[in-house]
Amino acid sequence: MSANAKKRMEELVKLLKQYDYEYHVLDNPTVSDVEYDRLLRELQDLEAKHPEYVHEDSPSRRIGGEVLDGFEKVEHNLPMLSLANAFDEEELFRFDERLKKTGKSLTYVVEPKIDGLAASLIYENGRLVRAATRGNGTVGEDITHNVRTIKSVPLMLPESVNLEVRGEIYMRKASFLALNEAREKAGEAKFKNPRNAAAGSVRQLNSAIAAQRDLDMFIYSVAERDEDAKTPHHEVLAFLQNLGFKINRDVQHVDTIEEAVRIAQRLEKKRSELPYDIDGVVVKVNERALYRDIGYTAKSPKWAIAYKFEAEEALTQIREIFLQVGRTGQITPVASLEPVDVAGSTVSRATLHNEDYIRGKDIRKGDHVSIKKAGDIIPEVVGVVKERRDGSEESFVMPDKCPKCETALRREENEVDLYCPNPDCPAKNVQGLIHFASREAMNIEGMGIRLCEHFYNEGYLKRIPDIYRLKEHRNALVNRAGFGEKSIDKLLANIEKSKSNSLEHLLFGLGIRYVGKKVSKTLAERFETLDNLMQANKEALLSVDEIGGKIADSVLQFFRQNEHLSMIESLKEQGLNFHYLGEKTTDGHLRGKTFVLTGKLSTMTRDEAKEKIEARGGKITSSVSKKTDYLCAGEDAGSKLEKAKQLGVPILGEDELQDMLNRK
Ligand code: 0OW
Repeated sequence: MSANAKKRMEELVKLLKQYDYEYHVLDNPTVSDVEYDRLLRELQDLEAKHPEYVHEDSPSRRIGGEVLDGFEKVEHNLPMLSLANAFDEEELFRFDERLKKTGKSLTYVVEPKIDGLAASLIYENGRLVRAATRGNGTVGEDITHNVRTIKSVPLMLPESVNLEVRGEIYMRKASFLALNEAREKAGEAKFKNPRNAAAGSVRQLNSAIAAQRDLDMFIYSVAERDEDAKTPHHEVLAFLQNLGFKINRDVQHVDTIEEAVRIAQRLEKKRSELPYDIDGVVVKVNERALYRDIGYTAKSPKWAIAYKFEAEEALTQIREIFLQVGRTGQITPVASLEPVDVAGSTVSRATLHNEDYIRGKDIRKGDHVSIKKAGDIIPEVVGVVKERRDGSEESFVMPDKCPKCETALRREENEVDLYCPNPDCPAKNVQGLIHFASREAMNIEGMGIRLCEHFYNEGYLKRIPDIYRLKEHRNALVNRAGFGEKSIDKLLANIEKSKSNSLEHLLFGLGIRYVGKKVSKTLAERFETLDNLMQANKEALLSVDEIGGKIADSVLQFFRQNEHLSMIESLKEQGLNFHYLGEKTTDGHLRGKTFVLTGKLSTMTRDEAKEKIEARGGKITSSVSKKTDYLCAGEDAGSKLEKAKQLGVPILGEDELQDMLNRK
């Protein structure tokens, strides 16, 4: 009997290992989960009866159960290095130029940069004997008991070789979302992102818990001393794949850095569709025989670089999809989300752009989604984690009536966007008030979305001039719930103060179509008073740089409409300033210079600094690149200062900026 049992157990181990490999490494299962589980149970029963025949690379060992009372520190035979960062394509080209200087002909391997945690696996005679975290690069922690539960990590190799491989342990987006859902139900704190969840999981003392976390691992290199490193990297990866290791399928061998950049751009677009997080690509020299000559810095190799993708992405769930009516009446579908931190702020709304976008990505209410916050533009839903669907999701049907005033929505010919045509639509008016009072326009502190909506619904505000009549209702407002006397008086003072804004703020606040902040400034500077602008004909408008036909027509049309003319008349009676007070462009001695501002300035606000630099012909951009002429760093300047130092961009303190502004 036991001979049969032993034979059957060998058969089962072989079979289950093959199924594990197909499912977890090739991502291409050939049996159902039910069949797999049945075989696994049969093996476990036999192992219970015949412990003497248990294979040490039996799949039953993936279930874990080993409980440590602490983590043992381990030293890496060869340091686990980190990667220098490239923030834009320019830096990738410089990386290539530096390498070309070696005079050696070389090619590149481009790999998705998996956003997980690095780990090392050591095999002796083909058997996994130790797994360790990277730690500080020389000393890590022994996590062998947990890594054994990662089903794509072979416990036994088909050849009895001695080698060390390195890779990234990660958690798939779908597993991360399921884990957080379960933790929320169990009243436990949710993990912030898949990387944290993976790191928290490999640091479990009880491997049975790690086994439930559905961790995975991509292998991306072999650890070998440079003097032994002869085989090109891409061939090493093929060799590792043949040994049964999981290699990322988007890894590519290319001849030039230009091809590498194209792959990076393609992967950045594809990122939200991938089942795991990547935060960039790693570009490595393929010819490992050159590694010693190319050399190292203290922390990282000079033959590899990480190209980081700009925008941060995060995972969350759509609670509701609703329509937002903009001040021009444009209808935008918006997703209200489970709040999530991304790029340093908590996001609970993200735009869905329009109906085509929703349909194109098949976004549904209840979906788990990837959202992106690039720079300071509003967050957007970029992809759906379809594996997380449970059938309860609801497809979105675009209503044909305005959600606020029930007017039938219209669409301009061959335009994608729908809009509400009703000039008295309350949503348009409220959005118009919010925009008028916003920081970039008339900058009326305290007059935010909530207050505008309140005062609109209560009838205190309908049109823009009503803002300057609020003081007539002071007592009524003070007695209203929610706004104390102090805050009302402060608000009324801020409203009065806004009357003396320079013309460009009023222009931008009026919400003339295609007249944004920059165009408002240009028009105010050129025409100096609102009356001059209102009298300008099309020719005068077109004579201004940056003003084309579309903007000119929009300005002419705006000042032809009676309700706008009467609005402006009332604002004039209420004593608003209609003159441009900004600094005339002086001798433009900063023309052609690009500045980036970072940190807190003490003698002026960022906006004032921006205004002064632009008034002298200078340009302001939001991120540092090789094209930046000066970085002006105030107090606690952040990553932009680091990057400027890396790129060798001249750095100005506030007083140096002042000197530069005052120089004629
Ligand atoms: N995260 C990755 C990745 C990769 C190593 C080899 C020498 C220096 C870096 O996908 N695909 N390839 C490497 O190559 N490193 C990666 O991640 C690094 C490891 C340590 C810090 C980064 O996470």
